[in-house]
Amino acid sequence: MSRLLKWLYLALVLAIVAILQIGISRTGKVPGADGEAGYTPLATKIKEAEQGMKAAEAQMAAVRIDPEYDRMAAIPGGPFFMGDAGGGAIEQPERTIRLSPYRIDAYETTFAHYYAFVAATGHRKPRLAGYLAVDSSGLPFLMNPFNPVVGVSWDDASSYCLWKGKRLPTEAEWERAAKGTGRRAWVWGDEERPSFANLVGGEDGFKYTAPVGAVRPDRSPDGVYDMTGNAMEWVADWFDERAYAAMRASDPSGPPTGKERAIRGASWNDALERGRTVTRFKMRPSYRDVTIGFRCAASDRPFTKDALPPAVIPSPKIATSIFSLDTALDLSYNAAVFSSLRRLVLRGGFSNG
Ligand SMILES: [Ca+2]
Repeated sequence: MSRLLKWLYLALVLAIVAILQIGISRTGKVPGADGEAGYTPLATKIKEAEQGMKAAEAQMAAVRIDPEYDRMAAIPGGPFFMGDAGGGAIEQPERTIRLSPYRIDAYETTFAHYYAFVAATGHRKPRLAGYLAVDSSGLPFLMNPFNPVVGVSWDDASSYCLWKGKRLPTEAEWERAAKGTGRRAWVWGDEERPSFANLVGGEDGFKYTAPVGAVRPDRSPDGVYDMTGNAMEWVADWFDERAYAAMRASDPSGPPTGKERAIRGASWNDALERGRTVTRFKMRPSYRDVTIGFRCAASDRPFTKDALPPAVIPSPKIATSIFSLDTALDLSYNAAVFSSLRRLVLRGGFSNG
């Protein structure tokens, strides 16, 4: 290439960059000190969205909940394959896990259910406004009384289940209810069918969440709906990447402690790959999002204090160490050292029956 050609090429590139810059600065909405037209602060947007939600909330109190939405699927006791030998690292190893008989909600908990709980107990409402994934005009669609409730924390979900005389399902119970006793990538089998669940994209006909059970093919072998998509679901367990290797072989209830709770299934905002029967996700228990909901489970045995696994109670000294280490983990970029220290403290300080 001659020197002239090189200079011409450089000039062309600079010209394109300059044109793009000018274009962006002319069309971009950067708020000025006096507030440019068309710019609405986030706080105002949230306020507007919350006002728009009032009508949807009024609807909740008026609806009658069909008993079908409270139906639970009975899962017989016995072994099943937990994990996936060919899956990701946190989905391995595949193990044979045995569960006692239990029941699990055939549908995700709906807004109508949750608002009945709010009305009866004064519990806080779901947090919905102000998320990037949903604009204000989408909130009334999200808040259909029979769509899954979202915008609830792990504690909110757990409180609701206890109020209903139920509890959150364990990771093992959730996975068994999704895949049955065989091996299958999705609740319907191994074929990649994006239209078979309410996931991201328009194939299923829903932009946000759908009424629970509306996408009929998203049905597990035991008749449990929306285990692939619609809302992601909080489950009871603390999350640990190595939980599948460490858990006990019968009725496992997860690690004794942790920082994050496990979440199962994909949402209306996820791709099909995220909705596999073994897909595991985690989130801080206090987190609330428009993609995360839940369903409840119950044991066939009467739910008494004595039936619970032995309590895991740290000594005050250990609890203080864990608290300090958690604080350090929050602050530190190099968390590996604190994580291994934390494990050491836990190994010495906790008993798990
Ligand atoms: Ca779901």
